[in-house]
Amino acid sequence: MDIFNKQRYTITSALPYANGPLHIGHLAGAYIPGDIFVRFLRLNNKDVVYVCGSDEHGAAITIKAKKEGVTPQQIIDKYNQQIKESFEQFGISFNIYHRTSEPIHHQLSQEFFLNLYEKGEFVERFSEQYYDEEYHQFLADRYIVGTCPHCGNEGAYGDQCEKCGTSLNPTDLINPKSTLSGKTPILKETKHWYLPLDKYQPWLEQWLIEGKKNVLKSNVFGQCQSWLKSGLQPRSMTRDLDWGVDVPLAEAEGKKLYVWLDAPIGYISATKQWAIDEGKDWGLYWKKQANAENESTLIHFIGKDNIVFHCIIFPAILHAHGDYILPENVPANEFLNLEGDKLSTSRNHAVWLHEYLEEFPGKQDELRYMLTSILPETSDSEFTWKDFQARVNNELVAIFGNFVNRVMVLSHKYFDGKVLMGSALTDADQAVLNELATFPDLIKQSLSQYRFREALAQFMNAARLGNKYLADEEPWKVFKTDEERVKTVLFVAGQIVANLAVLGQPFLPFTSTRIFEMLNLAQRDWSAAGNADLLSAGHELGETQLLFDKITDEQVEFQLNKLAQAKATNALAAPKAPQKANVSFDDFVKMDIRVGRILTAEKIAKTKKLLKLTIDTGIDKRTVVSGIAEYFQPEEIVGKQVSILVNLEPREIKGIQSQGMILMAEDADGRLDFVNPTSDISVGSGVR
Ligand code: B3M
Ligand code: ZN
Repeated sequence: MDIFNKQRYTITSALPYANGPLHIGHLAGAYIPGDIFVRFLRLNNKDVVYVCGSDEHGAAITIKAKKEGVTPQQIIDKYNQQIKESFEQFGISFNIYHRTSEPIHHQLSQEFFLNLYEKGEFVERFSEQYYDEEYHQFLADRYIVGTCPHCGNEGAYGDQCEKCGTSLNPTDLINPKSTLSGKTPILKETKHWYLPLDKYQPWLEQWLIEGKKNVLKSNVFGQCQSWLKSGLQPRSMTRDLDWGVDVPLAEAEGKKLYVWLDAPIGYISATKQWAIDEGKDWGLYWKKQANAENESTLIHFIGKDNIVFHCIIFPAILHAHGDYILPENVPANEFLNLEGDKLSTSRNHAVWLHEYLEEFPGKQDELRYMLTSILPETSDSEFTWKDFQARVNNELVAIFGNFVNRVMVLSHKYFDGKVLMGSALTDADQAVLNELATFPDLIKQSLSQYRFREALAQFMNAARLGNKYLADEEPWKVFKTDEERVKTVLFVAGQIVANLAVLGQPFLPFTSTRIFEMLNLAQRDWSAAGNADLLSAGHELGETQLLFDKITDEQVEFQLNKLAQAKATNALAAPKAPQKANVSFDDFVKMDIRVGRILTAEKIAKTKKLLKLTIDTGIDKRTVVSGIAEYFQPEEIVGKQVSILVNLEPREIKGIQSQGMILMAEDADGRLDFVNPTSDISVGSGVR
């Protein structure tokens, strides 16, 4: 299906938890792609509603409130306001930014629950759930941490392991601990209402696996496939919590709806509110229609940690309800990293949008450009400040901005800002205009496949075309001898500028608006793109404005320092493990630790963490398997001296006999480094 053939679209971007400010990872995950897509649809005069809002329920909110010592209401009010402003400032063009704490949302969520309840869709179960005896509270989802049974991550939550992405139930966790008291919880009986995902499995296999094999992006499809392969389990849609939407049943007093039941319904309630405000019919955007042609096309923009909820759980809910359309696509992005490390709110390793806006006022499009260039569309990607500087200076300033500026300045200098047609178009002019006409379709093609990076690159190619045209024609030289020719060159160049204003609208909306202003031209829709007559002869241009300026080395330094400071503060604040029980000197000297040297290192196939090392211990050369592959490349550690415990019982790991253990230092984030001599001491030396 050609995604742009439809008339009506319902586009959503994930509802951010109102428990903290937004950073660049949020923008790159769900909002920049959603906004580009929506702007493109609107430029093509489609009937679009783009909805979002704050997710104000769930343990994400209550845990934050507890941490800050305020009420959940204070938390959501504070962050909802801040988040909403950041989105506005960056031009994320929602039709409505709503809140799940609004009564209209509570009501619709309860209606959904009752609809499924009355149809007998839920399975009622008494089960033993974890309970914190000190806090007299059941422990849902994020209130409980433990070791992930799939990947061994020790910080997995009761509902999901963020390391491997697996969705979990609290009782799956190994060695569970309450996040309230830090103690091991007890099991206590409680009643809950489960969505029988196992029952919908055959339908999901049909709809998702067979139906969307060639529709979903491969990173999304792969995740769905592996969930279905491992077999879906019933999932509780209610929780023992005191914050959220009340379960609308008398016998469920004190229970709330599961946040992942109510949050996606937030897309619908937001649309409802928008329809009330605008005098529209919300059902057109969400409900099945008698004539399927009239149905809206639903697309969810999200980050990869939300795939299971948007591809499996929410569709199952919509399917069970029966009146609603299902998503056409869920173009989820992977994660964005920052300066070689995961973005992290708790470690303050982030570029916060509200801080960026203060430090780079008026440079929203620069960040939009940067993030679009590096969107983690198919795999994780990386933001660095050096790269930001390079892209702004070498691309936006040197190519795009420079081209537009030269056309404006020369037109004012030679012809008083008038667009004039001089001598007839040459073959070279015609070739450039022909090429210009190809860009709208190239961009559309890329966008239709959710390839935003590629679409932006096409846009920049159009700017390059203009830049090269001016460099080739050199109107500043020709003017002395052939004024008529210069009129034509600037006429052609002016058409390219006008096209850049049209084509740039989805990506760089603020810049496009300014170019339209400079050109003294009304904004034009996509049908204008590719045309060579956007500026007519005799048209008067407006004043020249500078579009972009350079990012300085000082600005980059400042940002890098800020990140380094956060890291230092964080290291000081990190909780240190308490001292272990004493050991005797005799016990200590039983350990034979020596200085060794790494002779060879290679990755062990099908593992993420393991390297196979050969170590010269001074007494022999032996094989050691070491879990350091995530931090060290084999080639960079060969030749390094290490400390090795040589008399550790040999162990078989992945079929390899490991004879000893390399000593490593590990910080609170799990980062590893070698414990090695600072000078080259002879191999085999004892360590005591
Ligand atoms: N608030 C989770 C998140 O921010 C969640 C998204 C809801 S989308 C319906 O990752
Ligand atoms: Zn895991």
